[in-house]
Amino acid sequence: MTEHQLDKAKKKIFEDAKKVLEGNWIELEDGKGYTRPAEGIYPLQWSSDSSFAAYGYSHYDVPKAITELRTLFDGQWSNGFLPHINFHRKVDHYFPNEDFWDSKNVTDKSPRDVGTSGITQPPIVAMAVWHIYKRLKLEGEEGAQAFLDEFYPKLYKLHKYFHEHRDPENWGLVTIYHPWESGFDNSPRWDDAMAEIIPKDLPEYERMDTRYVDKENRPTDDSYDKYVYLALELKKKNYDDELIYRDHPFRVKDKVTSSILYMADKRLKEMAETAGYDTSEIDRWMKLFEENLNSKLWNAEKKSFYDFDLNKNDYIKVQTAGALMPLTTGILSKEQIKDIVGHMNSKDFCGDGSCIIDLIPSNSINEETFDDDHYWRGPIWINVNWFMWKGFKEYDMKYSANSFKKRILNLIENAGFWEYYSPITGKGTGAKDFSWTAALTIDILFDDL
Ligand code: 2M8
Repeated sequence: MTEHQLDKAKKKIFEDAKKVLEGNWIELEDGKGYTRPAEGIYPLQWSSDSSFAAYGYSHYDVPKAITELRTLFDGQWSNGFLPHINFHRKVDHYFPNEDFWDSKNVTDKSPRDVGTSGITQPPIVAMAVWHIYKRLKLEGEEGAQAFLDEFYPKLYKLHKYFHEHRDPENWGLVTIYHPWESGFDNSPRWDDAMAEIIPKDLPEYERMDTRYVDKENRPTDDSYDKYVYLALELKKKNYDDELIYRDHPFRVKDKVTSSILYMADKRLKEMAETAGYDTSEIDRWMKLFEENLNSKLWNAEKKSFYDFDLNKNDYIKVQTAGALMPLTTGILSKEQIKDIVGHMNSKDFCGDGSCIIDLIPSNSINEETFDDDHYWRGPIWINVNWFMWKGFKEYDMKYSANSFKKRILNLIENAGFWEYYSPITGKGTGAKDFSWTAALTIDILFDDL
């Protein structure tokens, strides 16, 4: 679809979404630049957010999408690790800041010219690269191939990092060391694993997030102490995966990051095939995931996916939107798809018409922890629902995909581009003019590749 084929209402949504992205664009030197997630609270370059932004730009400004990802990979470490934040510029209103992570002094693997964090995020970026490649291909073979030649080696290194350093058990599933690595930062999924952590030797620090968003909607001070403590533990071990794995207080197999890595591996494989590279290693990674997703994380009785706490050697049984995310992989059986759709259509996930907004909330409304406007503990996030839309497309389930599309666009048209929305009141909350909400809306509007 092209811009001219959008009807009047959709064109208006597109124009508004573009304004959000343009307002959040940060121009750097040397032709680089990135999209901050939002003004104030999120001023830096986040890995997931950047990949989502690139999806948005790919529909109307491909060079900008490429610049976004080029700037993102400026933060990649020599072992392939892609940090969750790049500090391309000095800001005094975000914590944990560049000095806190101190990547340039703590490890020789990190880049010398840009400070980064020491944790990662789900590797959505290969999905974005493949999407941009397909757009470029419409314009001509040469540019598309040059683009892949530039990005494939970086992506391959990143995926190899995940498979070789974040899966010591060889399950084909990703181990995370910090709730922030999941992107579902404050989710009740992490409550049990976090409960027994006792922060020691914490420095004095000042939270900045609560300057911009109502404190009630953000993580508690107690949670923040634990976030800071976990980050310091990682730093103490020089961000060295082998040392960290031995005795880190938070080690969890995350079904969401694992599912996203699988989706991204699929795209990496398509890139390798296009370029004529050997795919046997990627095939092996994918096979391992296919063999273990169900045997390790599927609970047949509850018909749901769990995370696995490696420290407790036990499942994390809470029902959140994370339980639905493996749908995106495209490899679930017909029976499992029915089970997941059953959850979606139940009261748990507002599928019975009992909420004002009929999109997937981040937490089941029947969980004790549900809170409709508390960050990752109840609100609707557009990225989660975008993944559901994509998931249905993977199975060619057009009716369900279209239904998500309509409901997402409806919400945006009525409420604008917020970080998240209460399923109970329909109100947008968190950060206003939030980039990934705008970018993924654009992707849904065009719905072509
Ligand atoms: C949120 O996380 C950051 C920490 O990384 C924060 O609260 O300061 C999460 O929603 C995360 O998924 C997202 O990438 C980030 C920026 O939008 O904000």
